[in-house]
Amino acid sequence: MKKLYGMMVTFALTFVIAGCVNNVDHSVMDHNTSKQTEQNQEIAATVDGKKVFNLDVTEAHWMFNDEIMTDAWTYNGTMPGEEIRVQEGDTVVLNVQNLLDVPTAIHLHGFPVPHEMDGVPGVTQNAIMPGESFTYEYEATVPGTYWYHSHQDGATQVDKGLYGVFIVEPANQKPYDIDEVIVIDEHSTMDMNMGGMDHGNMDMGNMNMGGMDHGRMNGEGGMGHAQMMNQMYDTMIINGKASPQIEAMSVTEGDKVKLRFVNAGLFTQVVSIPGHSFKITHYDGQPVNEPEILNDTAFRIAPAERYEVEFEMNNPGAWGIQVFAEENQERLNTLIPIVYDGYEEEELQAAEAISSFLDLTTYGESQELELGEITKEYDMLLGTDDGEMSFTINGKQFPDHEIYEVEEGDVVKVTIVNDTGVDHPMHLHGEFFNVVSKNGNPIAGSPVLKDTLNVRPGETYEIVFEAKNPGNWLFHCHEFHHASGGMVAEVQYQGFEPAFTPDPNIPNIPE
Ligand SMILES: [Cu+2]
Repeated sequence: MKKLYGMMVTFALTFVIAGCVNNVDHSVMDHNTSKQTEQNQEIAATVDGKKVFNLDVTEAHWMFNDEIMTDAWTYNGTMPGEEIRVQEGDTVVLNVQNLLDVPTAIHLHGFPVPHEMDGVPGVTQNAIMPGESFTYEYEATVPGTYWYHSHQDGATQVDKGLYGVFIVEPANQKPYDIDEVIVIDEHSTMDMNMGGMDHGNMDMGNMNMGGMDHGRMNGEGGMGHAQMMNQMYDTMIINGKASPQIEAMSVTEGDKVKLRFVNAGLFTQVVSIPGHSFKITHYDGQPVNEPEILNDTAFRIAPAERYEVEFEMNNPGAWGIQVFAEENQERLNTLIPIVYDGYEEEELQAAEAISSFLDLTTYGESQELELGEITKEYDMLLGTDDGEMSFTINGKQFPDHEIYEVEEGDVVKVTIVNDTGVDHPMHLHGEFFNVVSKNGNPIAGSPVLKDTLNVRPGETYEIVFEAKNPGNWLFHCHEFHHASGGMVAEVQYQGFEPAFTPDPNIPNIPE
């Protein structure tokens, strides 16, 4: 059966079931009620020396601004979910209770967890069924900015709000006057409330297309994936809010600021910081070696990537950090206000036209890597057979997917080539990887250690990782529709046996 990603089927179904999409149970929590406040106060506790967080997965009415509301799926009633901030060396416990009427699971993105804590239904655990709970426990050994999100039917669940930020502060954390997270997402006001339906595995041939022209759906001269995305998503969301309710940062001249940008959405975004020079100190939570000061330079942040930025507030005014989707600039484009004491938010200054983009291959100072001798080499060809309606890795589609076999101790090189017309932010679970070359040119700047690498159309990258965390680890595109459209591979350690048995009665949807 040909797999279609959820977005397209959702779009098509609009015409079929428009009459029944409002039958959602609205007996849910409003995020403004005092009940919610009480609950949030119970989130963090220290028990037997462990930092314990309780995350209830609930439906909630969510106001992006005064006009745009959605029936969101949330952690503890908020979007993004509660920020989890711990210190290096902490033991972290997440008690997850599923109060939705569909199964779910939590993946801690980028953080190297033991296999049974990776939160991938059908690969590392059975999905958490409605009414049930699961406890995740991690050792916070590697400082950085990470995020947590559902890995069950991500195209639906993360899109509906199941994401939050996870920060491990280093033991020697520098002091900042402001240390804030900026989570970027986007929303479609064509909200279909299709929660729980398995869009990913529908056979288009069985569907009543409600008069829609099939020719437009096959990507040949019609509406391909990118166009459909641009039609649907029309609202930028920053920290759960849309303009004009995006929260302003109030600053004082001289403040030292650290901003942690996280892309929890589906579009590659461009970020442009006006009026101030800045440094990019971390990629995906991992330090950049000797980062230079940047002026008038924008950076791209693809789905699931994180960038940490530092600067000093030395240019009083009311500024707007611009964030926009390059491919959909007209509709997905917003400003995050930074307002100095004595200035008003009303007139924000944005950056002038963008003159240059951050280049990961030359930024920062180079440093010798001790990678060891390569013991396994693999290819990862990112493709599409049908004009970007579904996606492949080496011609294969999940669940009949490419398996990369490794043994503990292997040094594995993977050559990734994007033979499609759209970005693919490729995420490896379980290990960080070093990016060693781009389009045949070795990395000339700081080492680039990442968990998610955006491979743009026509690009080739070589990455190297050391196999030191036994398990079966997904290696997939983090544009969830591409993943549900087949773009998932897996790294498997020879002889590894997962600690759980897949339950055939549980609908595990890992992609
Ligand atoms: Cu992709």
